This record gives sequence, C-alpha cells and structure tokens, in this order.
Amino acid sequence: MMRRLFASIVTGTVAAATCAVVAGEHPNVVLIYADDLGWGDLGCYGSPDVLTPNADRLAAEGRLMTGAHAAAATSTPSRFALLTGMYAFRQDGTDVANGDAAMIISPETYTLADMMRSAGYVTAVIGKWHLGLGRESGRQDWNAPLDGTPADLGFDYSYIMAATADRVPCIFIEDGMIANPDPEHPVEVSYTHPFDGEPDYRANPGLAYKQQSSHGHDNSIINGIGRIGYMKGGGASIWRDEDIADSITARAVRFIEAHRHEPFFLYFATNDIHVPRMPHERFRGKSPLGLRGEAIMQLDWSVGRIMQALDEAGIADDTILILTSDNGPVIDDGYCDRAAELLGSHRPWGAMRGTKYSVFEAGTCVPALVRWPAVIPAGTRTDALATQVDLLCSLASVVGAAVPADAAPDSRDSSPAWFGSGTGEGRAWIVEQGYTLALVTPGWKYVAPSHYPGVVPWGVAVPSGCDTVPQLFKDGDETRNVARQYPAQTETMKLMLDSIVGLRHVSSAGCRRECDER
Ligand code: NG6
Ligand code: CA
Repeated sequence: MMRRLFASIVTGTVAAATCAVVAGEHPNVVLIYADDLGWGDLGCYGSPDVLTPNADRLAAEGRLMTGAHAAAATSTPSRFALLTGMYAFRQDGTDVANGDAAMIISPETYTLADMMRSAGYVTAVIGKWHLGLGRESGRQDWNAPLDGTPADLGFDYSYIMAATADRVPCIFIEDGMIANPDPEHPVEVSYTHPFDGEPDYRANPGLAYKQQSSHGHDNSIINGIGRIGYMKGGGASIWRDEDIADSITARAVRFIEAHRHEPFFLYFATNDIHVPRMPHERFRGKSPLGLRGEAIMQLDWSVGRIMQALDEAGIADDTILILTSDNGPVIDDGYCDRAAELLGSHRPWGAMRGTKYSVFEAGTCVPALVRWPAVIPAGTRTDALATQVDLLCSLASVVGAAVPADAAPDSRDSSPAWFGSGTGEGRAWIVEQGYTLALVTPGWKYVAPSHYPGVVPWGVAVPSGCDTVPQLFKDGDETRNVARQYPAQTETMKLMLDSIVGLRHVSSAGCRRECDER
C-alpha cells in the first residue's frame, strides 16, 4: 500500500489537480521576477518596515501565495528551472553563472518562451538574464552579434544584463548586440586576468568610491564599485548602476505599449534587490533600512510603472501579472551597504529559517503575488504548496498550449493554485535546491545529508541548512531534526527524493495527463 501510494505521489497522480482555470482569450502574461526578495520583504506579507504600496495593491487586487517556492536558493538554477520546467540539478553547469558563461540552456530545449510563442504570443525578456550567452564560455566577442542569445530560446525581444550587476560585463545587450555601443571603446572581458592599466580592487581598493566590498567583488572597479571578473573598455555603453531600474522599466513599458493589441508574454527580471544595492538617487534616504530598503522601494516603483502601463493600455483586466523572486533574502552579500546595521526589527525571511543559499525554507520560499482580474477574485490568499518549475505547464494550461512529450520534465499543471478562481489545490511535494536537495510535502521536510559545511564558508556566512546526517523537519519547524523519532517517514521521503532525482520524465507524463484530462 505504502509502495503504491509512494509511486503515485512521485508520478503526480496524488498531486493531480483538476485544471479548474477558466481561461480568458489569451490573457497577456507579465512575470516580474525580483532578485533576492525575501518572503518578508513586502508590506503585504506583514512587514511594517518596508514601503511597497504597489505590491500591496497587487495583493489586494489578486492572490497572495504563502507557500510558493523558487526552484533553488540562487539565481541561475532557479531561472533555469523557471524557463525550462526542469530542475537544475538534472543538468551540470547550472550553478551561479559568471558573466562570460556560455548559454546554459541549449537552443533545442523547449522553454517557457517557446510555449508562449506556440500559443501565438509575442515574447520578451527584459532585465537580468544570468543564464549565459554565446556558444563558448570566455570566448564571446562582446562587440559583435552574440551566437547564443534569448532569441534562440523563444524570446522575440531581449534587453538584458548578461549575469548580475556585480559581475562584468556591465553593459546591456539588446537582441544579442551590445546596446548603445561605443566603437572607440570595445568591450573585453576576462574572468582569469586583469587588464593592464584598468582599475583593480585588489590593487587599489580606495578607487571603489561608491561602495566598498565586504567579501569578494575585488576584481575590476566599474563606476566606483568592485565587481566579479575583469572588464576593459565599454565607454558610453557601460551602465550606471543607479539607472538600471529606470532603463529596464522604460523598455518594459515600451514593450507593453507596443504590443497592447496582441497577446504578449513579458519576462521582466529586475536587478533589484541584488547587490550592489545602488538605487537611483531619488530613493536615497527614504527608507530606515538604508540601501536595501531603498532597493525594495525601487523594485516597488518598477511594479507600479508596469501596473500603470497596463492600466493606461486598458489591458489590466486581461493580463496575468505575477510578482515573485528567484531566491530568498540575504543581508550582507559582499558589499558594505549597511544592510545588517540598519535591519532593525525587519525580518526578510518572515517567520522561517534560512536565507538565500540555504536549503532551509526561507532560501526558496518567496513572495508570489498573482493578479488576473478576469478570473482570480481580489484579495484572495492561498497557502498551497507551489513551485515556479510549474509555471511552464500551468501557463500552458491557461493559454491552451500543448507541451511536447519530452519537454519540461518537472513541470506540472498547477494552474488552480497559481491562476484558478478558487484557493487552489497545491502540490503533493516539491524539491528545493541549495547545496543539497530537500523534499517538502505538506507537514514534512526531508533534507538529504551532505558534507557541505553547515555555514556557507566562502564569505557570506549564512546557514546552508546542510548536515552530514539525514534531517527531517515536521510542521515547518526547522530547528528540531526529528529523523530519529520518525525513521519510517525519513526513509520514505529519502526514497521518494531518490526516485524523483532518478526519474527524468515521470512528472512530464503527469503534466500531460493532467492537461489532457481537461
Ligand atoms: C556570489 C556573490 C554574490 C552574488 C551571488 C549570486 C561573492 C563574494 N558573492 O558569489 O554577491 O552575486 O554570487 O547571486 O562573489 S544570485 O542571486 O545571482 O544567485
Ligand atoms: Ca538572486
């Protein structure tokens, strides 16, 4: 009996939710993907310390999810899973990518953007990419059209940062070409050697006049900020960190205006609130939390501009607007921005344990707001267990796209939880990826044993959640390992996680079956 239940849980038949979404006529989809925004970092999640009126309005007009998870506790693997519908642990080379990484998702891979395009949508990615560009790592010619861009993964338009704001190259790339090129100052990038005569943090830390580094971020100094990696040239094409939110938000608004009369999918991946936290001057001095709080305000401003653009285009009612994050919060992520000193009583992780990088809950359990006025009643909340890996199949269900048999192996149709008119049934289980893997079911969490240190050792000094022994947590309490008290439960969850890791295509079949049954 246990064996049968176990098999059916893994294949998704227990999790199988009825596709009770009343699809509109191809609603637009805008996915705002914040960076490092914690579960507790928005007013609507109960924080009195942050000013987020636009996110709060989104919650009031839509659905607030309390049990939604990024696939991983860092950016690259979460974005990989979001766009492919496949957990990143299934593919090598999906850890946090450098700015000269080759494209991590191969062009043949079926993506979220491919799916939306197959349903007749025009698609765009604007903002942080962090999934590699070009065919060969370290060999890109940044001054020529790149061979390996979001266009190869289903995006009709792209205006992106290659990796993160703290990694070179510090330039925007538009449709595979350097944006605003400065031919007199061609861009060169290296993650192995500094360029002669260029400001270098290790040699001259005092040249980082805007922000000092607390750990790492000690290679090229660009705009008075130490970065990861070395860069030469760029001239006028180099971004000003204070203007990143304005640049990407302006492109997002322009995209919405230009495509107001046709179905569109906009993946708007903000730089906020990732380090270096360098919000525009107009937000400075506005938050008691300092730069981290001001970066949250800037993120909220971007959310507000998108909502205004949808309102002005008259398409807000028929647009699914999602705001979520790629991983949990972090305080000191390598710069002296006083985030720790000014934190006060603010709890970016809510009542959970963990941070970005951690397999404890707050590493991946993130805010998720979904507004779809045509279907989702205003002001609803759900505690459904949910994962962003499911967005591919869930949106496919909404827009009526057929996901190919071998695509998106981990994505399930969880559209009732994300987009349904009721509170929505959640997943029977999800996997969380930090420096080890965890399996979460309602009421239980199993963390696979690992020799990774319990505290992340390379500078950030946060709990990794790892232990050399199996960990079992009950009812959300991640302070007491109850594996010894519940050996059968521990063993069952271990076997379940092992078989999920081992079974590549099982959940894809689950997704298709659920969709086909509609
Ligand atoms: C770390 C960086 C951190 C951040 C992170 C990726 C150092 C010392 N720290 O290596 O600042 O960039 O990578 O963050 O280099 S993520 O949100 O994009 O995954
Ligand atoms: Ca992140």
